[in-house]
Amino acid sequence: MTDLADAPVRQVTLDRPFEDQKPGTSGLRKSSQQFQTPHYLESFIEASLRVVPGITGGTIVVGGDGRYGNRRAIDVIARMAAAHGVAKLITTTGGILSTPAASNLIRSHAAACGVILSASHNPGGPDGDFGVKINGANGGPAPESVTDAIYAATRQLDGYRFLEAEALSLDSPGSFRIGSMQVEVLDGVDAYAELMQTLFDFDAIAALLRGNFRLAFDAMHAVTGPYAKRIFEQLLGAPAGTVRNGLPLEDFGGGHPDPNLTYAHDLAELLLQGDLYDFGAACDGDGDRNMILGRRCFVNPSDSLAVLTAQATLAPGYAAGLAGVARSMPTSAAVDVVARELGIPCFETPTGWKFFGNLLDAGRITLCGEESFGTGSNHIREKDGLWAVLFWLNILAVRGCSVAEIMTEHWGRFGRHYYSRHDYEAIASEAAHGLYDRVKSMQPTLVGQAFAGRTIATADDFAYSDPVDGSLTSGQGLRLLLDDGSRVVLRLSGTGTQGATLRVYLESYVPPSGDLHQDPQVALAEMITAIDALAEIRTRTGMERPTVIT
Ligand code: VG1
Ligand code: CO
Repeated sequence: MTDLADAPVRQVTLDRPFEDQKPGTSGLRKSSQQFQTPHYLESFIEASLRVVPGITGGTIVVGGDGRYGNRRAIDVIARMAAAHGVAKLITTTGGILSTPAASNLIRSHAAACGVILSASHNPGGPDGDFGVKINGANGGPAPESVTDAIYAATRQLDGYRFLEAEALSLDSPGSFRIGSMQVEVLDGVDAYAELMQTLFDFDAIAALLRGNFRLAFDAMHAVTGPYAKRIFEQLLGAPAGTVRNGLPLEDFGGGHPDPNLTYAHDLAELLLQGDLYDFGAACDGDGDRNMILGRRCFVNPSDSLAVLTAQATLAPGYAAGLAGVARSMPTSAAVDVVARELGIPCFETPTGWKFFGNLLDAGRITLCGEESFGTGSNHIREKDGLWAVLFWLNILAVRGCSVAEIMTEHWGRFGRHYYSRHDYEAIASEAAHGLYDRVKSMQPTLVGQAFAGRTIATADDFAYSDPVDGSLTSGQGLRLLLDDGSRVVLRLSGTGTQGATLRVYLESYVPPSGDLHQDPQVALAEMITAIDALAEIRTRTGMERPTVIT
């Protein structure tokens, strides 16, 4: 590709600013159609480039999960970055870059920020969703102070500037210039695969995979395909075909790239109903989530965090032990019990990875996770799907036992937190907010009332004071804490794009001496009925059952 060293700067004036560019739990996420509205993407990028520190003369990392709109967005961002005086823009072949790999590149290249193009687990394509996530210099999602400032800037924006340039050539690694900005196209997998080899015992995992242990990995036609093929099939020697749906497609093959029992149904059936495979895993659109399955055994993500914490020292990268752990508020307290036994601190944060950033930067935690299939560590500042899969494989390789045996052993030692999340997706916004506000207003009167055969001990709206910088975040979910340690949480999603999504989180603890092998829906049945009666979920949403049960 020719160097575009003398491309002219253009200025575009906006008639009026956009009003709807408030970032949610994980960046700005809207329909692909909305992002095609003239100046829409540009407005958010302009605001971000104005707000994020270190842009002029700095480095930025840009890439995405390959969904519809990815390539166009990279071109737009490159032209705008050049006009804003960015010195170097790092992107990847095909523009394919998973969220965890982006976090790693931001950190290793000391970039000022990253722009990750993904709506994560939301469907893609012209009729699907698109998203832009802004990450800071630590490699993690920008904190609220920054996303609030970006939002404020979008609401006052009068225009944006860019350098006129032709489309970037991303077919192979290389380097060229746009204006005075250097563009570097890297292989998006190399550095990430190297990082994984510093953390896990690849020899032990390779030996496991060369034996009669059978692995199935589902990339869901999303970003992890090339990463998983390199790591599992090339570096670790798993047979070709281990990685299913490994080609990233603009619409994820029409699927919903969310690794859970509903949307990764084929893989779930393979593992839960058949005996051909010992281990199954899937990642989401942008590669930061993971689902772990054993033969006839589903590992609840909250339990997965607890198991990794309990067994962490088996992996070389964590052999020295953990400084502490953290989980988001709706995640079950399974990890708390392990942390207590290990004598390490355990923090409870609001939903969203950005709240782990300060704790990781300050060295107060090593591992962290969310109930929504997100697990990660201090190796980067994002959750990391393939990292979690490798961690599990490392543990299984060292222990030489099955996933089901690990779970039985874990519950037998720490007790079991029966847990489930019920999602009611795409419900009318008024119904969702009506229901939520009603329960919120009832909260002061709920304490002391009977609920599912227990008594409500506390009813509040979760607020968090960051132990590192003291910043306060409120309104993070309605909690009903029961006198036996069980709890129900209600939250409205910050990542949906159609109507509203209500999430109901249910949790109940059984000690090692109790019944450890029930179906969670059965173990939680009384609480499920009680919260429906209290919040009038079925009548107000008009839905007989949740869209997704985890
Ligand atoms: C959901 C999950 C949350 C996660 C977020 C982003 O948010 O519940 O735990 O951090 O998605 O994940 P919400 O607001 O819809 O509940 V991802 O894979 O988009 O980066
Ligand atoms: Co994701």
